Amino acid sequence: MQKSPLQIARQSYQPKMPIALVGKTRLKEGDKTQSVADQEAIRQLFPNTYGMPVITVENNESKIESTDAAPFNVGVILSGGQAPGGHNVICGLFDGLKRLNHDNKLYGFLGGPSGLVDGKYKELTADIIDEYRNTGGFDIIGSGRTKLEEIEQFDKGLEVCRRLGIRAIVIIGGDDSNTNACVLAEYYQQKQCGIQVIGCPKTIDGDLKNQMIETSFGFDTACKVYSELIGNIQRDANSAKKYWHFIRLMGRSASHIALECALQTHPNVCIISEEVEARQMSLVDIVEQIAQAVATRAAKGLNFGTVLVPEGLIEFIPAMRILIQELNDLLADNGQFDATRLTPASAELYASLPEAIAKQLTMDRDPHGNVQVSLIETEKLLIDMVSRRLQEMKKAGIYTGKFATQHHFFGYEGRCAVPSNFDADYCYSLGQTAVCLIAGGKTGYMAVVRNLTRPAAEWQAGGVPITMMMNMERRNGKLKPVIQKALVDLNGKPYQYLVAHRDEWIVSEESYLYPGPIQYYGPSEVCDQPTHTLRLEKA
Ligand code: FBP
Repeated sequence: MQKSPLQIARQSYQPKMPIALVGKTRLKEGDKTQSVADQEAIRQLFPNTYGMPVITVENNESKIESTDAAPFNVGVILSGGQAPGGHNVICGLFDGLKRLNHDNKLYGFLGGPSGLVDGKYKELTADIIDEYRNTGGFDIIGSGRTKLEEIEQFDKGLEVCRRLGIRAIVIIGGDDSNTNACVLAEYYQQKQCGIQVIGCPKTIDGDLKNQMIETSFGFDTACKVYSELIGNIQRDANSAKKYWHFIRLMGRSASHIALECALQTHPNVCIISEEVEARQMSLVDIVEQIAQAVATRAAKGLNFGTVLVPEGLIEFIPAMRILIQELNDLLADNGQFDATRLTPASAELYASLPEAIAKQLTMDRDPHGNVQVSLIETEKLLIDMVSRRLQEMKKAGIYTGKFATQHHFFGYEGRCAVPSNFDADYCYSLGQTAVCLIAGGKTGYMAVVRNLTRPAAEWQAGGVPITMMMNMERRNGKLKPVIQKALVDLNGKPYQYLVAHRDEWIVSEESYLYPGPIQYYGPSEVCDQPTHTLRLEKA
């Protein structure tokens, strides 16, 4: 197979690891835990996995080398959207298992969680693993969004695991997939069938984070890729001086990606959905904010600029949120959409939307009941509305510029990029940590690696009970236990940095930053460092 110079170089990259994971390890248990909210409800739903302690992996040089431990097999699942570094979690798992006992085997379930249920798998051997070291994508075994929630699925999975001699399943996924991991762990624990389930925090969206998880893997690389593209667009805008570029960025509900990209590139405008909600802004208010920025620049002769739009924006506009909730319930009810069943206020709003957007809002939900925000073209809606508002301002004599636009949506461009050194190292350590948790007999835990703004040698590995991160939320019209999503913290330093600088970014002619591509080799200063978000949060 032909390989690019980058592919060849990345194959020989050796991920950096925390000292605690090098050599022999032991698990240290901390205090018992509670869920972040709705403790009683979560305890009742997870009687066997609730309240377990947080775990730290420590060096244990006194331990006898564990190669004589009985061999065991592990199954791994990649779940949900791709995120750079997933292959390295699997490589870390493989190397960790082989270090424990050369006869340990790793099976990959194909095409996501459905691979477990349908018994579709492949054994991941050294030859296969070596081909995927430090590469982007999930193509080693594929991914999928099947939701594991039915007892029948769990029992089928159990049968498959028994057949393959699998003692533990590792689910690499986002908040929803890790919620499922916990439900599965609880069921297998209740049945005493000896199968452990461990989760790993994946998602480019950056919303799987909390006091125990500093960042999800993939966020770092994806933001660096989008920032490179935004920087290139800004250079183009500054050269041609004729377009306003509206750039929608993936990230589902939370605006972490938009915020991080703003910190890396200094666009003229960056909308933050969480702020829109907190300030109870309407669509008209958002349009006014952008139109004012366009007019301010036009007054200086600058008829060009950049606007970053988080893909989940529409769900955070209060009236829209109510409309979407009603639509979710109606669609969950019988899968049919009937506009006459909306409340009067929602019906009025629905009728006022451009036809394309209204249609996009009623499209199928994903298997977890989420609106597929990546399919809603908010950037086009905003261009249309801002353009109309500017015409009104022109008539009123308060705007005299030109407003030519381009629209972009960045998402898939970054999800399978070659992982940065940070993500490559972080993911490899997550895989190794998962092995430590399995070897220690743990289930219902998520593997975590912390202290990430320090050099990798000082990172801390451990496990967090998944129930600790849960609360009850309404999904598909019903209250369900789910891992609480982390939205942008409006009191946090990353957002405060944006607020402190954004007025200057509207007018300045020299504020754009051009991060350029990730430097995988050669001077690797930026590639090694984590995101601005994480560095500001930990400063
Ligand atoms: P996960 O939550 O599964 O990590 O997905 C991330 C994501 O890239 C979102 O940012 C985006 O809204 C969604 O996946 C797109 O889904 P799909 O891959 O099904 O088009």
